[in-house]
Amino acid sequence: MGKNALITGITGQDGAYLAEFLIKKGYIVHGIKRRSSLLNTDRIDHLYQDPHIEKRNLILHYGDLSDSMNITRIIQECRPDEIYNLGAMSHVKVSFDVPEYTANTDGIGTLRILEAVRLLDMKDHTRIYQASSSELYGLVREVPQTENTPFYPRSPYACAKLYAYWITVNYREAYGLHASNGILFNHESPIRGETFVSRKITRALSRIVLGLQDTLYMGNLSSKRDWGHAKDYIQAMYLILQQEQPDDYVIATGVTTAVREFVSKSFASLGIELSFKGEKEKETGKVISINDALFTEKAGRHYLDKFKSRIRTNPLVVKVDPGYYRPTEVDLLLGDPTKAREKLGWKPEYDLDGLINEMVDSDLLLMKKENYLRDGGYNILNYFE
Ligand code: NDP
Ligand code: GDR
Repeated sequence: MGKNALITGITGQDGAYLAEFLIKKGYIVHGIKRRSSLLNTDRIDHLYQDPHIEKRNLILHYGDLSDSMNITRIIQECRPDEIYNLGAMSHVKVSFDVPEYTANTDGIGTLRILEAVRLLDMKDHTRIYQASSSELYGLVREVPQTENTPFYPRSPYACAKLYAYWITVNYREAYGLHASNGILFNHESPIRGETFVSRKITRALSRIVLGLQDTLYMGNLSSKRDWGHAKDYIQAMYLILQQEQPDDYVIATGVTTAVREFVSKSFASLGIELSFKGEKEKETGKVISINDALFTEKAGRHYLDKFKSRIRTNPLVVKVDPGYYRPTEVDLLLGDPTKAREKLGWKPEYDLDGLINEMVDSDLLLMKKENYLRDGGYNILNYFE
């Protein structure tokens, strides 16, 4: 018989990719979704099955990581072989606005899962994956960061994840739970939340090229991240739980890139060359050349002349808005995935250019849809977050 998995955060980026991956492997996947006033299952709608079908491989339960009785009941009912705890208030900047909620969900939420497995006497049946984060390294103590690098969290999000990391280790050591941390560095995809920097850039670029937006307003352009593709990273989560012994692993590409360069590379993928000038909030990114052939191949000839004429009057497509700065920033993340490579046999398939190309292509398509709607007389809105 196939295995049972429970995914918290199944409606998020990683949860959606992981659910699809596990279903393909023959798992029955249970997922926790939150009640919301509008449907929030867009990312997994292609996996959704009518609840009236008898043998389903995707089953959703209403729940919330802040509700221990609910979490315990769901675990009791579906008796998962594997729990992937991906649910979290995952936006670092927003965690400064909702610190207590973040601590409750991202920190104590993890405790609720561990404690449920212990109380239900399921520790020999259920393996637990905890979604830990490179944000734990914060003000980094060494470069690159390994499993042994000391932590120095720099946000309420990272502080909550620090608790979750250590309580996972503690339950493993104290009670013998098969509980592991994946310390994942930033990973993105076409279904990344729209307010994380990568997706914000690829969406805005697509809108600028199609004439739906003039300027991309950014926060700190100098911070550096080790970016990978979510499709590669969810495979590491799975491999971590297939190990006989629970353990903690850094999952990263081993390459770090400045946010500014992510912007440049994204524009360059459509044949648009940018030049950055100025410092801090005075910094701007200006279009200095356009490769007509590449632009036409990617975006379509239809948009080229109009884009050129807009650029003639407003070539400054990137500006800084200090409103996006964080009270405390994480300046540099670079992971060393040696342990994951050697012990799990994990290696990412995507590089940054491959990731950016996929995201830009996907957002261009999405924004073209918006453009058709606008041309058809519909009102198109944008959220500048
Ligand atoms: P997303 O923000 O895309 O998804 C978060 C998920 O958690 C959503 O399904 C969300 O539900 C759910 N959620 C939020 N609050 C609660 C709650 N109180 N109870 C139950 N579920 C809740 O995150 P990602 O998919 O990008 O990340 C997955 C996990 O990995 C997170 O824990 C994140 O902190 C961590 N992580 C992510 C990294 C990355 O680069 N992506 C790197 C390292 C760690 P809803 O859809 O209703 O909002
Ligand atoms: P991060 O991701 O904070 O690393 O957390 P995010 O994409 O939000 O920021 C990355 C870097 O870009 C800088 N930045 C901006 N960020 C956003 N969101 N919006 C902007 O306009 C902007 N301008 C510059 C940020 O300051 C930062 O330095 C992500 C989340 O997925 C976490 O849940 C996860 O744990 C970590 O990655 C690893």
